[in-house]
Amino acid sequence: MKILEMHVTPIAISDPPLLNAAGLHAPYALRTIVELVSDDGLYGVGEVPGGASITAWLEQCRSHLLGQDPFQLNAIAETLKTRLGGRINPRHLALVQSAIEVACFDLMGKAVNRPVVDLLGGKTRDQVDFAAYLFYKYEGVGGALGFKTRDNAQGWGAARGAEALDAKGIVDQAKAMCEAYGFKSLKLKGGVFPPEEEVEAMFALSDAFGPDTPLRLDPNAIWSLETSITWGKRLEGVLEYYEDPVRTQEAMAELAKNVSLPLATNMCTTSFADIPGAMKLGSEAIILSDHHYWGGLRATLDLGRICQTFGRGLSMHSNSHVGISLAAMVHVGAALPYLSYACDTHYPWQYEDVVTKPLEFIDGAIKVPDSPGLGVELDRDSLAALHETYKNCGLDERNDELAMQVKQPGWRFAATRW
Ligand code: GKR
Ligand code: MG
Repeated sequence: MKILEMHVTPIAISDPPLLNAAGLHAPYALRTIVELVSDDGLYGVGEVPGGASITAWLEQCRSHLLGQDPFQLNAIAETLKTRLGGRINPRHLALVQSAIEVACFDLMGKAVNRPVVDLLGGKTRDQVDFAAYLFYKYEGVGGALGFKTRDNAQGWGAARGAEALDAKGIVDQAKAMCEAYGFKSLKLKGGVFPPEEEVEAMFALSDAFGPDTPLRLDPNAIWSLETSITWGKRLEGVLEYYEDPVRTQEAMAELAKNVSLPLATNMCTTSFADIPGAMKLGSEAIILSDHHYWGGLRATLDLGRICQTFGRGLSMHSNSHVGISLAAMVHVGAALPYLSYACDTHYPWQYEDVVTKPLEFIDGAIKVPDSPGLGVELDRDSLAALHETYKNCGLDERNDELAMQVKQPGWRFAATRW
């Protein structure tokens, strides 16, 4: 089997005005879709966080991939590392490797008529649990509708557009999202309002959903160590885990000594190069893996083994994404022998996709598909339309600070705000 064609398509999907420590989600989120076509007429797809630079790096891979056998993942990874390694930064290299590896896995699965999970060692669970990902937000659904809510939206669709800027708004959002998707764990993206308001929202969620519902708060490292200790103590017994309240492994390690709460990260330990420091310092109890940033599905299994060896928990981080990433997360999540928590996903916030039949959440989980490859098919009309949106949307990289300045002129990101 040989790779005959490689197509790299940047897309822009409508994204609601969700708030975070870095600012605001722009009306569009960027993703890049990779399609590899083989000499036997099959195709495989991969998806990564998008934008002009990652798209350009992926374009540069084409000449190194054509003619390669998609089953030879080690050779492909080595070729890309050698050819791009000296020029590309490690973060971009991991994204490139991930997009191509996932597309190769999709191709391989289709070639041997088996789901990707079987190429990763087979299922250790039939379904992967996800958490409701709650955001403070302005009113609106993003995209061409900007800050306006879609007129005919009902149920979760209406809640997705509704403003949620206080504890009650967050509880309403959580109820609507859980009713639509059946999620059983809740994560609030914090770092937006003063800590007391966000902690109040966590208490409100705990009151509304009961003490047995796992809760997480993620201020994206915008709190000082002192603030994180003060509010962390208040949240003991309330949170399942406390996600990245402070920046750096050192600060997380110090925090861990002062609060009785498991700490989780997708910010201070984000690559294999960070693992020695994490283990030496004890910066977190749980690593939030992300196959896009850690270099692919096999790398995620490697990370799982490291977490298991060192007694760290493992879960999954996400960014705004479409159905290819969701499928990849489900396959690797089902293959991981040790996945201790419900995974993050932004997927409910999106209403556009490039796959014909996205995988479905039932009772907060997605069943790993049995069909060949990732189990999703490209919707070529949607892909073309979302590519047009990319060309016309005026964005070529994510910049939440700039998006926030549209709502609050002069707003600036601060590495530590409270
Ligand atoms: O979508 O606003 C967002 C999140 O803040 C995202 O960018 C983070 O990468 O979800 C992420 C996280 O857990 O830090
Ligand atoms: Mg996080």
